[in-house]
Amino acid sequence: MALDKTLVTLGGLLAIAVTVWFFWMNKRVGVRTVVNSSGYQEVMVLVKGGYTPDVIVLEKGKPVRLNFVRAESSSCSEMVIIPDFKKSAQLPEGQTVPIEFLPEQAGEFEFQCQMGMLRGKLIVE
Ligand SMILES: [Cu+2]
Repeated sequence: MALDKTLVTLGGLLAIAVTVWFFWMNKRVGVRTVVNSSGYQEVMVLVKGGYTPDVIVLEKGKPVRLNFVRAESSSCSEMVIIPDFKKSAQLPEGQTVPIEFLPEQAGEFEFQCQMGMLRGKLIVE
């Protein structure tokens, strides 16, 4: 009886640990881009109830191309804005919309919908 309870408690703690790791550690790390043949750091961002991935790690000094694909008709996500790079774009449903810029400084920069409800982060290293 006592052993059963201990096992259940340990199982519960393990499940919490895994959940914390998955949602917190994973998020902090973010997604790294792949440098394509023309030297761009390119990444696809799915726009559907949010941005996936929502944390993107970039290398300083190399041009970036974020390809936004909006897979919903909710008006909330019809525009994406990257204020620090003075970029914005309309995102017609189902189309791939590239946004290009050059990250010249390290730091963390946000991108968001026009209302600031959907948010993502660019980490330049
Ligand atoms: Cu919005």
